This record gives sequence, C-alpha cells and structure tokens, in this order.
Amino acid sequence: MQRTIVPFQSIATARPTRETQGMAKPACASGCGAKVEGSPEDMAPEVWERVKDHPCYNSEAHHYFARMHVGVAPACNIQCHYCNRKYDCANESRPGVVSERLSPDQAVRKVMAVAAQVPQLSVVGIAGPGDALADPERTFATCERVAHVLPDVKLCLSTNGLALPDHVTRIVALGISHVTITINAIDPEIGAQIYPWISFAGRRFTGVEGATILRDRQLLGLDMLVAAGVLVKVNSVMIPGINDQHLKEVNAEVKRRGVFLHNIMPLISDPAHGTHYGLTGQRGPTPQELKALQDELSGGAALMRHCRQCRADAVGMLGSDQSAEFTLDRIPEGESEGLSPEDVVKRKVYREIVEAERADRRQAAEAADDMVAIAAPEEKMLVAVCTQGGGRINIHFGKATEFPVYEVDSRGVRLIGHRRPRTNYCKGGYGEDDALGEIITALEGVAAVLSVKIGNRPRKRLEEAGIKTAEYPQEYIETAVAAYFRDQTEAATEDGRLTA
Ligand code: CLF
Ligand code: SF4
Repeated sequence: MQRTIVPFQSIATARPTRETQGMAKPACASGCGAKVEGSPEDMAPEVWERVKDHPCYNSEAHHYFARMHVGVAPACNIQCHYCNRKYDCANESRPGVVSERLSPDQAVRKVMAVAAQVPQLSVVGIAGPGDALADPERTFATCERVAHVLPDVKLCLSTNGLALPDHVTRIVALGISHVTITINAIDPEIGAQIYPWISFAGRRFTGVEGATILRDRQLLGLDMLVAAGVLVKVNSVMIPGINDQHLKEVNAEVKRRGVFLHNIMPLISDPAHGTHYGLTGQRGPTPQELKALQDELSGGAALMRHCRQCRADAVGMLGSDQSAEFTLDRIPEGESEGLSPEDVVKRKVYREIVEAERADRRQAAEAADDMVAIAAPEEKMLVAVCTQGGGRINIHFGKATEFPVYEVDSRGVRLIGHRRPRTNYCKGGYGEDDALGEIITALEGVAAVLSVKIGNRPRKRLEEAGIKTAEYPQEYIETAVAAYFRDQTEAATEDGRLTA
C-alpha cells in the first residue's frame, strides 16, 4: 500500500529550525509571530483536553491531526433540496461519487488499517453517506467495535437530527463525545423551502408541518446532548436568498442552547449533481458573501472556519484526502484485535512531537500581536498560504491544491477560510495555464500568496492580476503572514513619506 504521511514526516523527521534551514535570521526579522487560533487559553482546561486533537472542533488541531469517515450509514429519513442520494450526504460532505458502503466489520478493518498507517488519525466519524441515525444499529455497532480496538481515537457523529432524541442515551453510553447536527433553519417557513419532506413515526410529512417536526426534534436533541455533556457542533448550509440572513437567528439560538461551534458551509450547487437546487439554478454563496456573514456573526456562537466539506468516506488531514489509498481491496482480510505494539508506540510518539511543536509555535507567536498592533486600524489584508499541514508554509505554489486564507490587521492573524480551485498549477514538471486562470479566479480579493517557492511564470501572472507573492520556506503561517503584513505596511508608509 502506498503510504503518504506528509505532516508526520515534516514534523517528526524534518522539524525545521532557523539553524537547520540555514537562515541567518528569521523570515520575520524580529522573530515575531501571532497568537495561534484555538489555543488552550481560549477555553476551560477540561474542554481543551476534549478538543485539542479533534481537527474539526479545534482550528489549531487541524494542522496536526486527521479524521476518517466510515460510510456505514446509507439510509436517510429526510430529503434536502441540496442532496441527490446518488452522492454523499451534502450536510457533511462535498457531493462526489458514491462512497464505498461498508458493513460495520469492514469499517473496523478499514479503521485499523488507517490507524496503522496514519499516526495523525485521532477521530473516527460517521457522516453518511445518508444520515448516521436513520439506521442507527449499523452506526452504533461500528462505534462500539472501534472504541474497543482503538481506544485512543474520539468518536464523532453527524446527523440531520430527526432521530436524535431517541438515541442520546446510547450515544452517551458508547462514549461518542462529539456530535454535529445540521440545522439550516429554525423558522419552519424557511425550512419548508429546504426540506420537501421528512419521514417520521411511519408517515411522510411535507411543507411547514415537516419542517416544524424536524426543527423541534433537532433542538430537543441538541438540548439533550448539551445536558449530557456531549460537545455539539451545528452545521448550517448557507443558501443565498433562502436562509442566508436567517442564519443570524440560527446562530443566536444555538449559542443560547450551548453549542460549542457553528459551522456555516457554502451551498455546493451544480446541475451535474442532479439536486433540486442544482437543476433549478439555485446558486451557492461567493467566498465574499460567506465571509461577510461570518464577520456579522462575531460575538455569536463560535464559528468554525476551517471546514473542507469532506466526503463521507474521507481519510486523512482535512484538505488532503487519502481515501483512495484505503479502499477495501487494499486492506487485509480478517479480524483485527488491535494495533501492533510498534504502531501503538508510533501513535504515542506522534502526539508527543505535536505537543512540542505546538509549544514551539506558540512561543514563536508571542510577539506577533505586538508587531501587527502598530498598523493603523483601517489597514488589513487577506493573505493566502501554501501548506500541507504542521501549521507551516511548506509546499511550492505549484503543488497547492487549496489555499487557506488569513485575514491580518492590527488585531492579529486569523484564518477565515479556504479557497479551492479545481486543480493545482504544476503537473509533473510543467505548469498549466488554464489551472492558473482558475487559481487566480479562486483567489479573488486576496492580496498575496505566500509559499516555499513560486516560478517566474505564475508569479508574473499573479502579479498582473494584482496578487503579490512572497517566499517564506518552513516558516509558521502566522509568523509569515504577520511579517509580510508588517513589511507591506511599512513599505507603504515609506512610499507615502517619499511622495509627500
Ligand atoms: Fe467528521 Fe464532521 Fe466529525 Fe469532523 S468532518 S463527522 S466533525 S470528524 Fe469536519 Fe469535514 Fe467539515 Fe465535517 S471538515 S465536513 S466539519
Ligand atoms: Fe441527503 Fe444528508 Fe439531507 Fe439526508 S440529511 S437528504 S443524506 S443531505
């Protein structure tokens, strides 16, 4: 089996220091950085312990830890206008080709194979391809067995919430510590524009009646989970013209009820997916519209901004899907009773390395807030980075398949989302002009791209499009973004002085 463990290798074997990089001085000359997002000081110690290695519930953790989904839940009990059952559940995944549907036995085999190869694996989630609780026995049998053979992973579920109140007791008993509920509306008039029908208590309900039942069950399940101490995340699909403005009410309501995170996901709508919205021309929001809504919600329920809308069979770090390496035909047959002692040690050592890396990153970040604080309040910019994990700028521009975007101003450096063109620029030694055009379109509004290296041709095209480039090999992302911002604002001030 092909093995790809990029972030582990980059941290464990190549932990770069300024000395090993041969850097006479830091890329940021003052050695400054920025406060990293999702740090332990942002939450109670017991909560930190529960989220510090969950790549979705903790933004910092997504640089270091991986999740995998096992597609054991094909059935669903509602219909969403953004879903076509031929594809994965769009509540918790990007519509793609149908996943390999697994029995609980097959799922456990797959989990063990991934855990042995991917020491970053910290969470096993069930997110479809239908609803995790529409046929709960398959979901619970899988969770029970995974907890038995791999006690160091967290168990995570995603559900539309209709069946949730019936299963909270079992969820708690099985030690499922993290649950996501997709709530797109609390106003049933709006819900009726999203859900044509639900199936409940042996009957089909449509329109406002169906949307009311769904809303009531979602909120009841949420309250029960919060009361039981389960960490709840709410996902909402942002649908322009239908629920985009209403999501402010949803955010306030779920905050009031004690959710840990609210994840607003852009509608993915394409006629090729055969969904109602795709076929009727309902568009998804632009990155700018999504950011504007998220900015309006600051002060409400805490927002997740690093979601990748991953598939129901996704494997690996968020944003780098390794699922093709772990199809059933590549996994050994037979029962698995647990990891080998070597693999157990490998996973333990990885966590120790991450602890050290996180401490180092925070230390490097301490001075950054001071550095960016000298900027005028109105100065801000969006900066995209090229990374393959570890919280560092560690790939060439041509290899980047997605671009995390950070906003920087006098208050600090914050991740605001990801831009994902359909393909990367470099194709085995040569660059593709069409891909470059798509990347430039995807980066609209971004002031600069920071990478390990960028070739002359893409650099020139980006600069012609008004996007600057800079190289910060192996530097921490926040440190590099803060240094770039400082240098640019200082240069602008200098230019102003010279022309005054
Ligand atoms: Fe999976 Fe979801 Fe658990 Fe994460 S995904 S069930 S909470 S382990 Fe994560 Fe993927 Fe976004 Fe979901 S990036 S789609 S939020
Ligand atoms: Fe599709 Fe998921 Fe909605 Fe069910 S809950 S209809 S699987 S998007």
